[in-house]
Amino acid sequence: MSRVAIIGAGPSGLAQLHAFEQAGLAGADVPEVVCFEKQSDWGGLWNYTWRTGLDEHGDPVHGSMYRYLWSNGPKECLEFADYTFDEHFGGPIPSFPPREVLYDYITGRAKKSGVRQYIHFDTAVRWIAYDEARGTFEVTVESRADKSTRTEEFDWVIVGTGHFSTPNFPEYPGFSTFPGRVLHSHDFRDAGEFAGKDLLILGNSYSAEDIALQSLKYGAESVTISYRTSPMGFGWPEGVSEVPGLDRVEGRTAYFADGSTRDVDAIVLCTGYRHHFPFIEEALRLRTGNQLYPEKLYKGVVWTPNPKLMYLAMQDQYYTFSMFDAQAFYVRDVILGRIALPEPDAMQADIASWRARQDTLAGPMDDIDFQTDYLRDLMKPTDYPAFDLDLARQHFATWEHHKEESITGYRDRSFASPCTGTVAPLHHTPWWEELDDSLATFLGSGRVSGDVN
Ligand code: FAD
Ligand code: NA7
Repeated sequence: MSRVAIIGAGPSGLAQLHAFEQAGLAGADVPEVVCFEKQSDWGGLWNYTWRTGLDEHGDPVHGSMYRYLWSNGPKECLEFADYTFDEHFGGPIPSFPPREVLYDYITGRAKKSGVRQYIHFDTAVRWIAYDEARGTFEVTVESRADKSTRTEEFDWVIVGTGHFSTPNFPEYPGFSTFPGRVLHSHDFRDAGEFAGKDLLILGNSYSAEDIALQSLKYGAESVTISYRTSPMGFGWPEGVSEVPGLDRVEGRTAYFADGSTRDVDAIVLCTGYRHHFPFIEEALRLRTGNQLYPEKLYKGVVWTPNPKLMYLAMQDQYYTFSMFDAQAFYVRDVILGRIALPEPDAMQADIASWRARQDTLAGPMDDIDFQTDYLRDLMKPTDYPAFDLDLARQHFATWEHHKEESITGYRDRSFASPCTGTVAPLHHTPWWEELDDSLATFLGSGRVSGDVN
């Protein structure tokens, strides 16, 4: 029997385990599947940790999520087609849940499909190499509790280790003498830390936008966002402003490209992340920036130089959980022999045509259409349940529009499920006024999660 290694039990690794489990339940002859997860529990980034820097075993902390993180897109755009929000929570819930609620949802499906039995927790993959002679991978893992290592042989390897954990950490003149904290968004945890402070944020993407807003929400005196290329341009609430690129810091004074200055108490670098796979030998290692169609990945998942190696969720992400599912079902069907991969030249031509289109994308709506078409293409050959992808695409367009209308109010909107048609109710408290992000408060008093233990 062939053996499959899945690295990581975050949303994408769990999607892969689920996909194999579904095939097994339907009677398919499924290979032996082993998942290695370096943390002590599943959920990946959604498994919140207070830790920063190094973890309890001396490895870099994986978690980049912070307290008070609420979904930044409508949940209807990430819904599992085969495990709906209605099924999990036993009824409709609002469109923008906080982190704990989405964690409950992801892990709820994993519990239902019983995949925990395949996961080796506290087990870090330290090295993956390909043995040409044997035609198999050697995967060296470390059991972090007792530091013992072992090497196992696998026919297929699926990497689902995420790409939002290793910070891109630029330096500007004056950082080393700045009297306050300089941190990356990877290490941001509790916005309350900046209450009463003047904050400088670098970046113009999701982290910059969200950390700026929630810092103000939890009491920051002011937030200045410095962009390198272009401003986000939202109608910011009083207290938030955007300025051009940072030139330098002298003492606590920040100097910007337009000659303006601000005195600040702390600096948060929302400057993105790096794809980082120190545990994969060079010939197998994906090298890419945060983009919609990375090089060398056929259908966004198959590593063309060695198509027995797969990468999940390595794209810049509008779609998330539903895209990981589509990828996982595709990868599973390649491994089960249900999908035959074309010759290397044909794979390369297919990648090239997607990447040529990627070069023409002119903004978020083009990006969304691109990723929607990618999902459609990926889902065609598998039995992943169909859902209304056109509606999901429309939701993203509406969501972008809502953000333009009100950056503090876009989470107070409701969407219809592309899987069930259920229309989400509005949350009982406007997001801007809701300081409690617990599952109990979100679901309303007396309501409990529909978790199916
Ligand atoms: P991850 O969630 O990163 O999980 C990877 C897993 O691999 C981890 O459990 C890790 O411990 C494990 N691992 C890593 N290296 C090894 C190793 N060597 N050996 C063994 N195990 C290993 N998405 C949304 O849909 N909505 C949001 O609101 C949203 N907010 C976000 C906010 C932040 C701050 C960030 C950083 C991301 C956000 N995302 C959001 C996107 C996020 O990328 C996905 O939702 C999702 O977590 C990706 O899943 P993944 O399994 O690919 O990666
Ligand atoms: P992103 O979306 O990859 O964005 C990275 C940002 O970092 C982007 O705005 C870049 O601006 C900016 N950047 C990079 N280097 C610099 C320097 N040197 N100075 C100023 N700005 C810089 O990462 P995020 O963390 O926002 O989002 C990642 C995920 O987390 C996402 O999926 C969300 O759901 C949550 P540029 O345009 O290149 O000038």
